[in-house]
Amino acid sequence: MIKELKDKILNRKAKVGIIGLGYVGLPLAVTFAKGGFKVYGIDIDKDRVSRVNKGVTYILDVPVKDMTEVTKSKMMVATTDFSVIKECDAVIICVPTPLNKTKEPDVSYIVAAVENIKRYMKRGQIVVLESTTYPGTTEEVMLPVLESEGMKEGKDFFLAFSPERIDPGNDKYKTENTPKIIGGISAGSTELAKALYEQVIEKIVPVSSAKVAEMVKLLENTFRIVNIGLVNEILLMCDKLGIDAWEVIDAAKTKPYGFMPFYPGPGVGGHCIPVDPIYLSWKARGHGFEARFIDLASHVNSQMPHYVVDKVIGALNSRNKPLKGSKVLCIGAAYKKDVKDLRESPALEIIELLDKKGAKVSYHDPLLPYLKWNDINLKSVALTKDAVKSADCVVIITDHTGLEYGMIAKNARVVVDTRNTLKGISNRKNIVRL
Ligand code: SAJ
Repeated sequence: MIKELKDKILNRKAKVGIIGLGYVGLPLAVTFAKGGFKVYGIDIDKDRVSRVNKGVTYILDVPVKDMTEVTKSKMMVATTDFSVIKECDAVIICVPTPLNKTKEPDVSYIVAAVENIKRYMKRGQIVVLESTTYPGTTEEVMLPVLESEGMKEGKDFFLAFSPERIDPGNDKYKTENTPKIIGGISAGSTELAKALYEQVIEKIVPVSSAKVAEMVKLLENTFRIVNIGLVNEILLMCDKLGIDAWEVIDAAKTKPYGFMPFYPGPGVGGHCIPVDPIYLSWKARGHGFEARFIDLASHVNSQMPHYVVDKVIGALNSRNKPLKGSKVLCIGAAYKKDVKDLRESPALEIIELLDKKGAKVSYHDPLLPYLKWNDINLKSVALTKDAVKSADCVVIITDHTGLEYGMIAKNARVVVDTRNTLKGISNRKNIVRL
């Protein structure tokens, strides 16, 4: 069985099904299709499916030319029909793993995907989970479902975990040149998953189990949330001590070893960094272990939107302006620069806090024309000199590349800069840095 599937993979006859055509699944589907594999992209969103089949990309990191190439050649077709799984030799799951209302892991999308696979699976397939999740999900949640009809993992089908490593907006590291971790339930699964991915990805890193692979990803993202939390706390300390934290970080990063710069900000967005480590702390708690670094970092990071609003209030007060009734123009709403993704964006909380305190809030984001969130319903305004001049306070929340920051610094009555975007022009009295 292993040899049969491996041969299909090596001569690129293997058909690849990808469940979930989001910021992970679509680039992966295009990568496999460009690599010569027939790809079935499966998504529950009809609109997404029809856009893919028309060669329209909705992910900034997937260029139009790639989409056109793989859809024109029919190497990649998208569908809402899970029965195409019957045609596939490999099925890769790239669905969301959010938190539910009580801030606990919600693996319902994984369960739905694996139930659909069970309905249509055939002997000899390999199933790979890419969605970031707690250690044990592949073995404890997916394996029982796939074996429930009597097939045996490692003999009749194969199952592995391979975490996605996508950095939206990163021009240097794409799917194909980012090393890929692979961990199978059985050794045969690791071997087959390695054979599959190494057809289209330059470096494969096999590990001894699916659990290890799941934990690798969580260490990566926990490393980030804890270090971002640390540097946000350093900022708060420096504020009390009257020290410029940004200067401190720039100087510290001259250390050629043993230091990696992270930067303070308005909060931590995206649906990975603020979410994934909570999957780990939840699992650890279930085993009687309190992951205090994660919980503390999450707490510090969640305070940052409030800290930004306090800075806005301070900036207005020093100009004898109450926040209530003041016009505040927010620059950037996406969770980080040069992406058009609002998920968990701190900008949403900042705008909501300002609005609730009576400010007249507007925003400009070249990548996000509308903001609809809770009671917020705003349209992005043009970033003109008048818009800047007429605001009582401008807040730079997301430092998208290419905006007219010089014009803002020159014309704003006061600007709160949460990303040190104006560091080159910090000699002006109207600039307040976090
Ligand atoms: N942030 C800071 N200070 C920093 C770095 C980030 O405040 O020094 C904020 C960002 O503004 C953003 C959030 O944290 O709101 C997350 O930033 P991020 O750069 O980690 O971006 P993501 O979530 O899009 O992508 C990350 C990947 N990023 C990097 O490795 C640089 C990577 O960790 C994962 O591949 C990806 O999450 C994922 O899907 O898990």
